[in-house]
Amino acid sequence: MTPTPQGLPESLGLHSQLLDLDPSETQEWLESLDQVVDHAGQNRARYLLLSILQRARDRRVGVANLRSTDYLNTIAPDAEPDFPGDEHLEQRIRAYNRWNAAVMVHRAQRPGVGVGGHISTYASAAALFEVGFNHFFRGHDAAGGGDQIYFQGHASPGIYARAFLEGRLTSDQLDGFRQEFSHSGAGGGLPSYPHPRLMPKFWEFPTVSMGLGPINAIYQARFNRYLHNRGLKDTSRQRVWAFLGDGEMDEPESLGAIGVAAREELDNLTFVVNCNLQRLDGPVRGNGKIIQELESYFSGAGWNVIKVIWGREWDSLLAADTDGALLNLMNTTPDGDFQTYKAESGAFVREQFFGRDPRTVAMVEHLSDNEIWNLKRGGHDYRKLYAAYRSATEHTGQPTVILAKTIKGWTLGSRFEGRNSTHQMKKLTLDDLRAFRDRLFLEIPDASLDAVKPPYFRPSEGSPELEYLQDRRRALGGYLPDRRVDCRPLELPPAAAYRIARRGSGRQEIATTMAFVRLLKELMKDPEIGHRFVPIIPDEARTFGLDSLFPSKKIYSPHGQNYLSVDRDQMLSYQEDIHGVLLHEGITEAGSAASWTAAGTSYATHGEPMIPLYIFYSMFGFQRTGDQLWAAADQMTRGFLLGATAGRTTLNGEGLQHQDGHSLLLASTNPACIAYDAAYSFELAHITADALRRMYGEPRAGEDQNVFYYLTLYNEPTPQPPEPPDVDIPGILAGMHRYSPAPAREGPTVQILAAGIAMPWALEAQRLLHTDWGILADVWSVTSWTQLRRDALATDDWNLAHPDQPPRIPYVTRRLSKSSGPVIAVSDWMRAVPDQIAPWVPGIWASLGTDGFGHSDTRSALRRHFGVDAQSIVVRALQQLAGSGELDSSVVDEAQRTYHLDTHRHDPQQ
Ligand SMILES: Cc1ncc(C[n+]2csc(CCOP(=O)(O)OP(=O)(O)O)c2C)c(N)n1
Ligand SMILES: [Mg+2]
Repeated sequence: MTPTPQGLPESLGLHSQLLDLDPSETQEWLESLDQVVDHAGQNRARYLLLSILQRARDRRVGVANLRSTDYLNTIAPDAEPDFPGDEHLEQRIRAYNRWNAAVMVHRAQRPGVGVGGHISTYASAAALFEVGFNHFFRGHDAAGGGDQIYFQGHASPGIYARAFLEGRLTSDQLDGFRQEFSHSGAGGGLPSYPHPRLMPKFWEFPTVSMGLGPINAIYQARFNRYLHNRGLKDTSRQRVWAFLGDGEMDEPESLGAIGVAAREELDNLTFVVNCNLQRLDGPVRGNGKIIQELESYFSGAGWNVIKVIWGREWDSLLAADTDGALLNLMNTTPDGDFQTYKAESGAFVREQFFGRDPRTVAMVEHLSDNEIWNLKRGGHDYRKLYAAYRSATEHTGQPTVILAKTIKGWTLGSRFEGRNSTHQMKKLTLDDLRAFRDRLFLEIPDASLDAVKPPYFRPSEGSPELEYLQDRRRALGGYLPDRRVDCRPLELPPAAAYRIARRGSGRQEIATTMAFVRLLKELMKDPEIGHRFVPIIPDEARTFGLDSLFPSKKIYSPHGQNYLSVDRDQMLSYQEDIHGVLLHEGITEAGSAASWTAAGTSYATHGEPMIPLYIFYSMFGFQRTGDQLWAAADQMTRGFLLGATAGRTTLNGEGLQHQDGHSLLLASTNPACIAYDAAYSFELAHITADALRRMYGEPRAGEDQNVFYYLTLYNEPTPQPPEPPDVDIPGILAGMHRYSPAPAREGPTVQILAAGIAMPWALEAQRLLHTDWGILADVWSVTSWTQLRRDALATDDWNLAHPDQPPRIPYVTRRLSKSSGPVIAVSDWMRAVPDQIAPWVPGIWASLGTDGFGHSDTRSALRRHFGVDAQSIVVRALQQLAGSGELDSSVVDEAQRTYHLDTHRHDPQQ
C-alpha cells in the first residue's frame, strides 16, 4: 500500500476512520504478509488471506464478505455428501427425457405442421431438473404441502417428456405439442410453454416472459411466509424453486427484487440459474463471466451463492494445481472462449485453453484428447448438483442461488452444442438422430430412425427405470407440475356490509377512493372472510387513505418493529408487525404486482382463497406492469386491482406523467380483467359484491371464476348520492344504468352517457341544456364500456353461429333503442374508451374525451382544455341536434359564445 502524507497506509475505504490501537502489531502483520509474498509467492499469500477471512467469518468478526470468489465450485469435493440415488438408473431416465423432448420438438416441425419449439435449452437443463425431480421437489401430497416450482418456460419439452415417462401424457399428446386446436388426437394438443390457463391441471406458474419467473418466485416465497406468520397456513416445509436462464437475468425484474428475498431471509427460496453462457442470439457475456457477475450481485444483495462450475473430472486436476496455474486460466478465460471450446474438440481445448501455460500443458499430458473433451461442466454432473441442492435446502437465514455452468444443446451433437444458432434449431438430421441415440445409449434400431417421425422411447412398464422413477415421485409426494384447485366457496358478507356505501355521504364530499376504502374497512370486519383481504400498497397508503388501516391491521414485517416509531403517539402511526395484514411493498409496482399474483392464486397454490386488493396510481398499473398482469391472467389470479387517481383531469395539478386517460383501454385488452369505471359509492358497492360472489362464491355455469376486477377510483371529493330507490342493479353490473332520466314530456332529447367522474359534468350539462336551451337529456352512468362491448361482441358471434334463429340484441343496443335523440358519450378518458361501444349504439354517436398528454392545471381548466366540461357537452349535444335537423345551427354558435368556448378551441392532441 502507498503511504499517505501522514505516513498511514491508504485504506481503500476499508478502514478509513478506524483507529489503529496498536500500530506496531499492525506493522508486524503487514510485514509477515510481505514475507509470504516475497518467499512463497502471491498464490500462497492469497490462500492465507482467504483462510484468515474464512476464520474471521467463522469467529463472527465483522468483516464484509468478498463479493466474488474464484471460478471454482463453492462446495469442495471432500465436503460433498454421498449421493443417495442410483446414478445409473437416473442417468437412463435423463437420457429418455432428453430423447423424447428433442423428438417431440422435431416431430412438431414435421411437414404440414412446422410449429417447432426449443430443443437446446432443456438439453442444457436436464440434469438441473432431474436431480430435483428425483431427490428434492416435493409434490402436493408431501407432508406439510408441496413445493412450488417455476420451470424455465422454454424448457417445457423436457417437462412434457418427463410426464410422458411418468405415464401422465401419451405419445399422442406429445405429438400435439403446439397444436392446441388442430391436433384432434386423444387428449388434444399441448401448449408451447407453461400456461396454467391453457393446461389448468398441469402447469402452475407461467414463466416464459423472461424476468417474471424470478420476481414472481421471490414474492411467492414471501407470501408463503406471510400466510405462515399470519397463522393462516403452515408453509414451513414448502420451498419455492425457480429455474432461470442466464440471459434472462438481464431483465430488470430478474434482479430487481433480490434484495427483498435477502432482507426477509427467505431461506424457503432457491434460484437455479442455468448458466449455459448463451442466450438466443449469442453469448450472454462473451467478454466477461456471467457466473462471476451474478455471484457479485447475489452475494452483495445478501444471498447464499453456490457455484457449480466444474464436473468431477476436474477434481484431480485441481488437486494437482499446486501453483494455481489452472485456477488462473479458469479465472481469466472469458465466457466467449468457454463457449467456443465446447463447439470444437478436445485437441482444440488442449491447445487453446491448457496450452496457454506450460504448467497446465504438463498437467493434461497424460490425458487423451477424448479425455480432455470429457472434462465436464458442473451443471451436467449429477453428484455436484445433488451436493448444491442439498446444501441450499439445508441453509438457513438466506435465500440461495445456484449458479450452474452448462452447455446449451448438450448431448445433441456438434451441430447444436455451444453454437450460436442452437436456440433456434428445431430439427435433427438423420445423422444427428443416430449420433444422439448412440450418445444416449438408447436401444432404438436404425430402421425406426425415421427422419420425420423418429419414435419416442419409453421402457416397458415394470422396467427398473420406470419403477425407480415412480418410486421417487411417490416418496416425494406425487408428480409435478400438477395444478390442483381444492377450495370451497366462501361465505359472502351479508348485505349489511354494503349499507354505508349504498347510503351515500350526505352533504360530505368524498372521493370514490375514500368511499371504497370505507367499504373495504366494513368488509374486513366480516367474521367469515374479513381476514382474507390482503391490501397491497406500493407506498401510497396515505395518498389513498389506507393509512387508516395501519393501527388495526398493521403492516406485515417478518421482523416486527425493532425501532421506536417516530409517530408512535399518533392515531394513525406506522406500525409493523409479524402478524400484519397489509403488504406495504415500498415503491415497487413490479413487486406489488407479483405479491398480488401470489395472493390472488393462493386459492389454487395453497387451497386458501385470499382476496388481494392492490391499490396504485392508475397510471402505473397496466402501463407499467402490463406484462405481469397478463401473466397473472394466465395464472388465473383472482382479486382486485384498484386504479386510484384515475382520469386525465382529476388528479389535481400533477400533469403528464401521472394523469391517466388510457389505463381502461389497456385493461380492456386483458381478457381476464373485468374493468369498471364507477361514478358513485353505491355503484362500487354492487360491483364489489358481485365481484366477490363471482370470484369466491358458488360457481355459476357458464361464468369463468378465474377473473380479476379493475376498479378505477377518483380522488376528487364530491357528495356521494344515496342509491336511488329504483336503482337498476343488473344495469350497473352489465355496464350502464339510467341514473337521471329526462322529465317525461315532449321535445328534442339527447342521451348523455357518462362514466366515473364525468357524471357530475353530465348532470350539469343536463341542467344547462334544459335551462339555457330547453333541451331534454337522459343521463346514463356507464359503469363499464368494456363489459358492454364484450357483451356486444359475444352477441354478434352468437348471431353469426345461429343464422337460423332470431338474432339476439346486444345489451347496449337494447337499452338505448327505447330512448330518443342523439347519443353523446363523455368521460375523463381518451375517446377510444367510450368508442368501444359505438358500433352498437343506435342513432347518432359522438364522444368527448381527454385524448393527448396530461397537463398541470386546475381540474376546471383541464376540462375546458380537453373539451369535456359541462359546457362542452352542451355545445356538442346542440350540434348533434342541429345535425339531425332538430335545431337551427345558429344555436350552436350562440352556445359557443355564451360559454366562451369559441375562443378556446384548439386540438389537445397537439
Ligand atoms: C420478455 C421476453 N423477451 C424475450 C423473449 C424471447 N426469448 C425466449 S428464450 C430467449 C433467450 C433465453 O436465454 P436464456 O435465458 O439464457 O435461456 P437458455 O435458453 O439459454 O437457457 C429469449 C430472448 C421472452 N421469452 N421474453
Ligand atoms: Mg442461457
